[in-house]
Amino acid sequence: MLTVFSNDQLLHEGKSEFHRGQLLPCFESPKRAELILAELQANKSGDIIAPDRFGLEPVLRIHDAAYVEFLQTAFDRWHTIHPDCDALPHTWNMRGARDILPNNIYGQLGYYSCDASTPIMAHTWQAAKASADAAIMAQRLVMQGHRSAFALTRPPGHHATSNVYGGYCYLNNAAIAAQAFLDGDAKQVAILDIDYHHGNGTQIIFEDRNDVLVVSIHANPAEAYPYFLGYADETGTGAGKGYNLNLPLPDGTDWNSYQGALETALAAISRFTPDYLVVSLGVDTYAGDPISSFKLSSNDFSKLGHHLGKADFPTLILMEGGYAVDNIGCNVVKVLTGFED
Ligand code: SP5
Ligand code: ZN
Repeated sequence: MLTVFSNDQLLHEGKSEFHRGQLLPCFESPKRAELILAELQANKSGDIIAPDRFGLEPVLRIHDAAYVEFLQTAFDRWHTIHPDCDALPHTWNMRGARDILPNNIYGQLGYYSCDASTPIMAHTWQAAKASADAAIMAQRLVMQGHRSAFALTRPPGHHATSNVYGGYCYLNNAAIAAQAFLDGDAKQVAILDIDYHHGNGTQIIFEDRNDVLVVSIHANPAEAYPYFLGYADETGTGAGKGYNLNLPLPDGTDWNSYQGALETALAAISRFTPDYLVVSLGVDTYAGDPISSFKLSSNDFSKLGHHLGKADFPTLILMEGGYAVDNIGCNVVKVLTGFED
């Protein structure tokens, strides 16, 4: 399978994230992408190409202009006050308070974010934009007739909404790609999110629409990040009623129970008859993942890929999470190879 990746995506390198009362080295590191690339090359998985630069237009189909401008300028504003560290928020809105954008940089960081594990550093915008460009490039290739393509999107995207970053995500690459299909020749697009964490950003972006079916298999949010969305009773709103499907699974889920959820998800997607399928792939469902609790083995990722391929849609696969750096490359290659088998 063809892979799209830009070296600019390596430029985002957060120093630390706030994790259980401590500042720890970021789990979401450039090393993740380097190890996936190395394993793709070692397995002769297909050509790796750099994306074109697509400008802001496809990004602004999903994200608010003021949010994009904030991402482009936040670090410089922070850096004049704090030359030695990344920007992290520490104060958020509260229920009942006003939806108002303060002027102050600390206030704005809180306004535009949902957690303190997602730093903004000097090159965050450049890397996030390059990651979105990789998604758009792969989207173009699939629309032009490739049966599938892989966008090695890092930093990831599925926790970002139109105007909130968090969960290591700044621009919602899957949403941008799905919208790009619709702005091309598609009438309907399905997104299947198989990251360990619920794709809250993707759900919020599309929950009131019926042209994008969003299906997510993830850890029960009552117990796992992002906590405040991803429950089974969220089926879409307004015109989007019936076009959101959440399949939360308990701690310790292994392939035996995962496979049933995957079949349910793919059956719902087949009934929707999408023109294209976008897969938000996270390999943080792996047993060895440092921040997750599912128990998939490396071989299970081959089976997972095979199920995705058998579904037989023109498919864009893009990268979300996966933090067991020793195995991340192997697990991604198994999904892509399984897809083609
Ligand atoms: C794209 C993506 O996978 N983002 C995930 C963001 C998760 N950030 C918060 C992690 C909380 C980790 N909980 C630790 C559980 C240790 N067993
Ligand atoms: Zn995840």
